[in-house]
Amino acid sequence: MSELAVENKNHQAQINEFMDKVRSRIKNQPEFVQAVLEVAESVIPLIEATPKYKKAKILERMTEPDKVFMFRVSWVDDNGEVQVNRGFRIQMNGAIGPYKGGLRFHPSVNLSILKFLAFEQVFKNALTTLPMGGGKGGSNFDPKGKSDNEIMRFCQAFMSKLCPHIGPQTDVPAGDIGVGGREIGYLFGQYKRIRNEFVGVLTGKGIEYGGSFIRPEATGYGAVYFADEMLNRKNDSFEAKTVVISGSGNVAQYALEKAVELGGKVVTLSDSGGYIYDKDGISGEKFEFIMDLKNNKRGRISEYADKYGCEYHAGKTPWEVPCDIALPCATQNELNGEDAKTLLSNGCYVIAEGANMPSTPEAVVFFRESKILFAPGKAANAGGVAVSGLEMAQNAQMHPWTREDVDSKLKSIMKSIHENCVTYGSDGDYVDYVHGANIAGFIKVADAMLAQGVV
Ligand code: NDP
Ligand code: 2IT
Repeated sequence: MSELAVENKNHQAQINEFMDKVRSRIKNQPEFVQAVLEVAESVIPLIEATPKYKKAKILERMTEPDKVFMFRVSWVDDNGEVQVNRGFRIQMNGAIGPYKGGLRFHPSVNLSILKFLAFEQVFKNALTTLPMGGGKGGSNFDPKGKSDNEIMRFCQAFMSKLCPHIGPQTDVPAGDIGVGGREIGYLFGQYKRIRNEFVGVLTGKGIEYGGSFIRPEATGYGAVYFADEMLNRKNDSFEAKTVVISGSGNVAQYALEKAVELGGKVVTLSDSGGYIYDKDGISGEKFEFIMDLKNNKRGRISEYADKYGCEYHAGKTPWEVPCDIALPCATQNELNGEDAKTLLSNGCYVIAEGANMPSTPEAVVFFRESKILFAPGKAANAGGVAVSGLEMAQNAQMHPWTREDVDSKLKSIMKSIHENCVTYGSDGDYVDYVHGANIAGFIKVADAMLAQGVV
């Protein structure tokens, strides 16, 4: 049994007691409970050994959002019909900087999903080395099949309600599932119209109006930089490796591009309809096709299989495809315990989460017990919010940096996150990146909370 497993076993009673209290305060928030439990298992042994954290009830305070806003979003569709959606913003923890985190537009959005995302964001942002607190928001609005004008009207209605609660020193939203450059543009335009201020209140902006180079690429590139750091530590690399990626949106696209650039062969992509398996690898013109299909035409991944004649597996995830490296880049709980076993039995030994919490608890336990290279989302996908932080810095100083500048800063941030995980997660030669990321993120936020008193 590893030192960590022994510590958790010794502290099981405290972990259970803490989780019972969390559960008793909320109803039906399974994703939030899942995210909290993973962190609690890492940090409760530390808290028990550190009276100042225990006395100040740091973890109890971290698991209760600073503020939650919920609001109606009414808008009119192209047929003249009134539509009603629900909007949210969770301001989870502001101890180390303004609240920062994305907006998700997806029919599945609810309080549990946004609270888990906001909770993860607190630790992730702490790891970036930049001064950003954690937040998340969004709506159960479904962008699929909507016209450009409908997207604009929805974004304007959403921002009209969100506007009083955010600001460049208060809370700075960005993109997530269903929110990309187009949506950020409409949201920014509406904020400016209402407040009469041109400020860095959102990140992921277009390059013409205050956006940063490399922000679109940052999450996917960052996840691959992180996986590369893990491999390099083992004198290994992406060269000639077979890579399986899920999703085909922002994160998946740029993870693919960077993995190919580092010498990997990416053989799968997916969307909610199923996955494509291109044994020859997806790159060059095929990659351009994906970018156009997903970002301009907003089509389905099956159209790639129609065009290039490769395999398409409807209703399935790509984890059954043999690979060396897997990069889950679609959504939460998309990779379960069975998938984890299949991946490893087919030879996979590196997993870096581009998505937030894509692996179920059973899958995470299996990866950690198998001692493969496993990077949790809060470490591996932190490149996106890190470059958002760099966008805020450029906005504040009214001076944009070059592509090369931002990319090299992103690389060095991912390197430092990796080092931090190694510092706190080493168990002999094995690095438990889950534990390392949780402890490193926790200590930074906890110490800031202690310094600021009971607020
Ligand atoms: P996009 O909206 O650009 O793409 C999402 C992709 O995931 C699409 O291919 C989508 O397929 C698929 N997907 C979404 N929901 C489901 C579902 N329930 N089942 C199966 N497939 C699904 O989002 P991003 O690429 O930005 O985000 C992907 C993940 O990365 C999310 O977990 C997000 O939280 C995380 N992330 C994003 C960051 C960013 O900067 N954008 C930063 C850090 C993490 P379909 O089109 O069919 O719905
Ligand atoms: O999950 C995430 O880190 C994001 N969606 C990006 C957040 C941000 O503020 O850039």
